[in-house]
Order: sequence, then structure tokens, then C-alpha cells
Amino acid sequence: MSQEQIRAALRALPIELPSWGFANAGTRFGAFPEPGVARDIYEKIEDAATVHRLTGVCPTVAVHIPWDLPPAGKTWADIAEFAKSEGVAIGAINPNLFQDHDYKLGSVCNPDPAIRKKAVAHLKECAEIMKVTGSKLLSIWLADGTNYPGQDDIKSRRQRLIDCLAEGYAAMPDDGEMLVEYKLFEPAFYHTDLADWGTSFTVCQKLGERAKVLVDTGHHGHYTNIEFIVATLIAEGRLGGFHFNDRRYADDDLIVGSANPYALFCIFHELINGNDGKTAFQTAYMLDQSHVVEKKIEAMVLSVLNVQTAYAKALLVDRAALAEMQVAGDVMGAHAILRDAYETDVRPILAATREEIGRPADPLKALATDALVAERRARRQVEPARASGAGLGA
Ligand code: AOS
Ligand code: ZN
Ligand code: ZN
Ligand code: ZN
Repeated sequence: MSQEQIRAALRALPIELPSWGFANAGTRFGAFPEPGVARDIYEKIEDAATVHRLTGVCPTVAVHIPWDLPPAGKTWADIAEFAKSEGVAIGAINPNLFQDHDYKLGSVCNPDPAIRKKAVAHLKECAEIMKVTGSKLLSIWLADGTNYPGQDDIKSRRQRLIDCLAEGYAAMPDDGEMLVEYKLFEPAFYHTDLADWGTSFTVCQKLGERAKVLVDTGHHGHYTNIEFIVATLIAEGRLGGFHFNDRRYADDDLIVGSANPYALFCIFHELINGNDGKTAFQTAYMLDQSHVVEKKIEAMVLSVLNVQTAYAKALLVDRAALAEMQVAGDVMGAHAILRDAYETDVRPILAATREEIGRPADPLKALATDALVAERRARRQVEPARASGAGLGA
């Protein structure tokens, strides 16, 4: 593949940023506020726009409802307009079906029909926000599950889940997609109603063609081969998107590629392989991170760069030679082709790709001396926020 083809492919891979990754977050042991951090939807959009300005590949920002809400007197149309004025657009709409006290025993799987009704109403509200903002994605993650054997009837919960999500699905715009995210455990510790890709996949099959599986790279058991899941979902036409982050233990939500960049490279290898062998499969590439000790914008920029690094290396795989080795049964020869690509220094290609679209060759360095970012940080420490309600990422 030529350098020009690689640069074109990198430019064409948009990476969506999560609004919640720009707000103060923490663990249950504490949070450490960052001076000048984004406090409301406007400031989160400003910071997401900064990442796009520095990288050129982050044109959308996902929002989480009700962590993100327009202030009194403003509408979602106004927020979408503000995003446009900042050079970005509203991406996936994420309903929050886990924080309200009513959801203690679940949302769409709750044994109480009144609470399920409330959850469905929230899904419909989010489907309306899609229509107003022009978003094409309703991204579902549920905390639903149980902590003890016998706590609730697993079979009934599955049916409630399907029935309620079907109502949310029907409320979406005709060209909207529902992304169904799974997670092995947490906050539930005995069973989770959407625990793995198979559960999400079968639920999507029940919902309809526009329901697809969302793979969060931090949501699996140790040693799970995520690229295998990715290859299978592509083959089945049900890969809806990613929440990229990195982890060592559980849902750590750390900077992408910080713990296991090789796994990310292998994922991109399957994304290219499952497509045309030249570019990655088109799906919703999103980050889902929660920064505790690191600076939010800096962490987000680094994640974007690390996604691009993994993709660039996967683009370098000599697929013709690989196919020959595979057919010949040359195990180590085939493996060496992947290793060659992985060990290539792609920093010059990435720098050239950025400069070609008028972005800094080194976005992290540019961020450190960015005047607008410094000005906003200072202003936010003295002026009140425009809206209330910066929510914590989980
Ligand atoms: C939670 O673990 C999931 O990753 C969700 O995507 C969630 O909505 C997001 O992380 C915000 O907390
Ligand atoms: Zn996620
Ligand atoms: Zn998560
Ligand atoms: Zn999380």
C-alpha cells in the first residue's frame, strides 16, 4: 500500500469523542478536580472541538443524557448550533438508565412495570434528541443485572429487555441505528443482562437490522480475543461501533493503547481484513474514557493519536504476502508479516498526514502551548458555567 493511500485512509477515519471524558471524574475513593475543566455541555463541546482542531479527525461529540442538558431557555437545536459554530457536530446520544434511584433494581429489565415505562420514556426522549440534533446513533449501555442468585428471574428480565428496547428502536428516526453495548460485570456482580457480545447480538437480531453491537474494549473478561469478536460481528453485519479505551484489570477507561497497543493493532488488522483489505470497516469509532489523574484534553488527544498509530500499522500489513504464507501453512512467516508491520515506525506518516490537512505534526506539543485552551482554562476558574450539570463518567 502506498504512503498516499495510507494517509488518505487515516484522514478518512473519524473518531468520536465522549462529552463525559472532558468533565471531572473519579473513582469511589475520590475525585481530583482539574482547574479549568469543562463544567457543562458548552465547555465539553469546546474541549472536544479543541481535540478536533489539533487532530483533524474528531468531528463529532457523543452526549450523555441527562449529564448533558441545554440550560433553561435553550434547546437541543441551540446546542447543535453551538457545536457547529465550534466546528463539530453532536454524535451518539447516550441515554442514562443507571443513575436515577428508581433504577436500583434495573431499568428496562426492572421487575416493576412503572419503572420500565419510565426507562422507555427516556429512550424515546433520546430518540427525539437524535431527530433535533441530526444524530444517527442511539447508544445503549445498561447497568441492569443482579447481585445474587435468585434475586430476579433471568428469563423474564431478558424478555423485558427486548420489549423495552423495541419501543426505543421504533422511536428512532428511520435512518437511525441503535448500538447495543455489552459489559461482563459492574455494577452488577452476579449476572448482567447484556453481558457479552452474544447476548447483544441476539437482542439486536430481535430488534431489527438497524440494531448493532457496540464493542467497548474494556468490557471483557481477561484474555478475551476482541479481534475475533470484531471479525465475527463484521461477517454477520452487526458491528455497530467501538468504545475505545485501555485496561489492565476491568473497565479501567484509561488512555487508548496505553496498556496493550498490540491488541489494538490486531483489532485494526481484522477491521481492514473484514472490509476491502485496504481501509478499515466503516463503523462508529468512538472513545469512552474517564480520566482521573491525567488532564482530560491531553488524555483525549493521546488516545486519538494512539488509535491512528494502531490503524497506520495495520494498514502496513502486506496482505498479499500474508495470504501466501497462510495458504502455504507458514506459521512463523505469516506471523512475521504482522510483526513487521507492527514494528514499523509510523510517526513520520502520521505527522505528514496531519500537516497535509493543516494540523500540527505533533498535536500534544501544540496543545501544551495553545493560547485558546489556556485562555478558556483561566476564564472557567473565575466565571460561572453557562449551564449546570457536568456529570461524571463511569
Ligand atoms: C459503561 O461502563 C459503559 O462503558 C458506557 O458506555 C457508559 O455509558 C459510559 O462509559 C459513560 O459512563
Ligand atoms: Zn462504553
Ligand atoms: Zn465501560
Ligand atoms: Zn466505564
